[in-house]
Amino acid sequence: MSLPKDFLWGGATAAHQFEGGYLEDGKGLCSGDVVTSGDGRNGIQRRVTYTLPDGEYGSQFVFPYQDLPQDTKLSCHEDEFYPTHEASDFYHHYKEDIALMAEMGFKCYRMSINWARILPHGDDEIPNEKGLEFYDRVFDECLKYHIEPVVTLLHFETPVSLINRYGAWIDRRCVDAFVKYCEFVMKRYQHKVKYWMTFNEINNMEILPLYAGGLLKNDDQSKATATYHQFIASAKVVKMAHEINPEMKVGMMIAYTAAYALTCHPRDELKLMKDNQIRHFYCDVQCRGHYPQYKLKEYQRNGIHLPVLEGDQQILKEGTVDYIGLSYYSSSCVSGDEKQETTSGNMTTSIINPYLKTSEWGWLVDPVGLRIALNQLYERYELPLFIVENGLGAIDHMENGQIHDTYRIEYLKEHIYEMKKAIEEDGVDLMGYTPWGCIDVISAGTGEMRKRYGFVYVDKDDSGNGTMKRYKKDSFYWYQKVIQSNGEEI
Ligand code: P53
Repeated sequence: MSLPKDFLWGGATAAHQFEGGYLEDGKGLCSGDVVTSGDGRNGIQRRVTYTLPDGEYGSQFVFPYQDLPQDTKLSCHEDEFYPTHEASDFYHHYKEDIALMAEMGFKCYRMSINWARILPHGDDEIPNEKGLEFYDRVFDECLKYHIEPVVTLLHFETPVSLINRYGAWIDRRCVDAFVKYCEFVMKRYQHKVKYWMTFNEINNMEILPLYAGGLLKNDDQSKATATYHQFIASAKVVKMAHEINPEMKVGMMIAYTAAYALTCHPRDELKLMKDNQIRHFYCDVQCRGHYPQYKLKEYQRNGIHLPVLEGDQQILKEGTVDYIGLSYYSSSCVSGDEKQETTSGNMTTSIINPYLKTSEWGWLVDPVGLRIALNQLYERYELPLFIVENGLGAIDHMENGQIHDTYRIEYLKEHIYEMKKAIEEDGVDLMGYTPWGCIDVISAGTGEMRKRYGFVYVDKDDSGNGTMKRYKKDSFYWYQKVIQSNGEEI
């Protein structure tokens, strides 16, 4: 048994974590541009910076998030360091970087378009031609090497202007703006890009409402409203894409995890059921085209109202997605007993699982969990799946231009092994695999550079110093072989 011949091996990045050039060629600010650096080791959280009505600057943690003061405008402050402004400078290194991807044998490259590069204010009447040309150059470069671009339309990059003018996704006007932006890029790139995804990790609205929805508030009503608007926007975009070009496939994207009950105590199993519902809710709506009963009941209980307009039900029904993109980094463990010791994860804090190791950032490492996750999603929705993020954030040491990242190879090898089992033994329909941060990017969670995922090292440190030179790590050559053998040699 072997993997399908057209299996999409590749790697993934996001515009604001990779491109830099944050105001270049007419780009506007996006939410990712107003977040400072943090420190994952010392628990220093990233902050979002803003200006108060009286002109004073302020800042506040992105996680845990609180409502920002009234009439706040997000803005950059000259005394702060914003790691994404330069990031890995893909904006100027794209030729070299795509050549490196081609050398590894990539069949696809998952990236995002930065909305504010196309529409600097988010809802401009006329798109910024220079921004459009940049992505033309990127896609052309990919296609030159037969690398299929896989494009996320929104990856934590809501234009700041939309946030400041009307609170972004809390307002229905954001739906119209997003659909218009998607129309511009889908019409423009329809012959270059076949695979699209609407919202990166749409379930991040739960814990990172600034990233996911450009929200200035953290209350349940605001998040339910913003999520509702993203569902409507996603559904409209799926339908529109098929009208523009029936060849185009549009997926949703979820931060997924395998979750376990700590014990067989029914109290723990019930907690697990609820925990799974929190995640599946996002897939249920986008794959089935309507809200599930458990969520409607929860809203009713908590006095939450959805901003439903006439025709919305039809929109959701007609705009179900073509596939499910997921990120998978770790599993989590839940218990109905609150007194358990926890470790940090990428979505929630999890109870420590005595059977698993953790990464340097405390994330539980669980390759078998990936097989379980794939099976859970496939059984439930019977839609093609696409692992669009997976990987190990770790500190790399360079000696004489070499990086011996055996720990990363080990992590990826074990995950690929389980992924193959899911395909070959369990019959999961998997489109491809794009490990996260294939060339080092800025960490979304901490803003650090030293939390690296790449096969290619970018010479830059947490304070922004470095030559930006690219170096191939040991994992580069390893992954090249994996792709060459279509996963036979891992
Ligand atoms: P980093 C939080 C929660 C879930 C997923 O994460 C997250 C985050 C941000 O940490 O991010 C996803 O960089 C995301 C990427 C991100 C990647 O996971 O914190 O889609 O933008 O970089 C890894 O190690």
